[in-house]
Amino acid sequence: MNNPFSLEGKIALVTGASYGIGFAIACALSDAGATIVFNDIKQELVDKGLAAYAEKGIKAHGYVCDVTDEAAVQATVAKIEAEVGVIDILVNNAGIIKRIPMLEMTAEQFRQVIDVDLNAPFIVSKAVIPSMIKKGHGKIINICSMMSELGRETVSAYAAAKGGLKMLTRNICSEYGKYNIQCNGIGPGYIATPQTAPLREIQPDGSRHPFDQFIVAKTPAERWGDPEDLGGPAVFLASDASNFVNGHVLYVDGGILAYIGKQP
Ligand code: NAP
Ligand code: GCO
Repeated sequence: MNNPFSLEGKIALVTGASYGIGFAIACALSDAGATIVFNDIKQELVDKGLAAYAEKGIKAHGYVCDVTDEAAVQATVAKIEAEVGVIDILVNNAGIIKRIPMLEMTAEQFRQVIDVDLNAPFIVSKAVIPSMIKKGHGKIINICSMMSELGRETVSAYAAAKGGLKMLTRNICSEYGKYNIQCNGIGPGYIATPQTAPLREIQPDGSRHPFDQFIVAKTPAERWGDPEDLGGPAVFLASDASNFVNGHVLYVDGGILAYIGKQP
């Protein structure tokens, strides 16, 4: 009986994976046997990422590519297919956030977030699906968010993008499920990465950031997630073990979405 969680022989592209959640997911996919390909927006970050992967004994393939640039994405996917092989697993991880009250946010700032967090997963998915169809299988994992379900002050663009990404996930499932392509989402809770570092900064008086205290109180697990917490769920959604799971967003959030919160 084959191991349904094995990724032996599979090629995985994880976008924006020099560090953070993408890096942790790529490491987990590698541990399950996948060959890792990643991109970042700057060569210095790709180099740093390659060194970080090498430190873990992973011979990754790194490419400089801005995921919002459709021509660059198409060219990079063609290069990957020529140099590494056809992409079996795509993790649309690259993302940005701008925490600005909506009335103070410019339309350009709003568009920048939508561009990376929603348009780019569309662009990269469009670039890899044709070869997945030819190959007869494919896995797409979109990194969604609590903000695919909930809003909060200052993250209007990010929530709009991540809400849209949940529906793009369902639409790719609907349109390409017949080609044995499964498209699912992972919705991380609050994870300790550079993206959330401002929310965890120690205050001048040495106390924890109020938002840090808020999130820990709102999370049944009573802690922030680690990027490594996302590895197992990603392996599941990238593997044959999830071949009949499609259009689903798997929340990896310590229970925060299920919990009304502690009485103050
Ligand atoms: P992060 O630490 O800020 O890393 C984001 C990565 O995306 C970086 O490597 C960044 O590269 C890359 N990137 C940004 N714009 C790009 C572009 N145009 N082209 C290529 N790469 C680009 O973020 P993270 O916390 O690891 O989050 C990763 C994903 O998880 C994001 O989609 C985020 O929205 C989502 N998420 C995070 C959390 C959390 O609590 N941390 C929770 C839920 C969902 P540069 O350094 O060059 O910009
Ligand atoms: C914020 C955080 C969140 C997390 C994540 C939660 O400012 O609220 O950055 O948006 O990044 O998306 O799932």
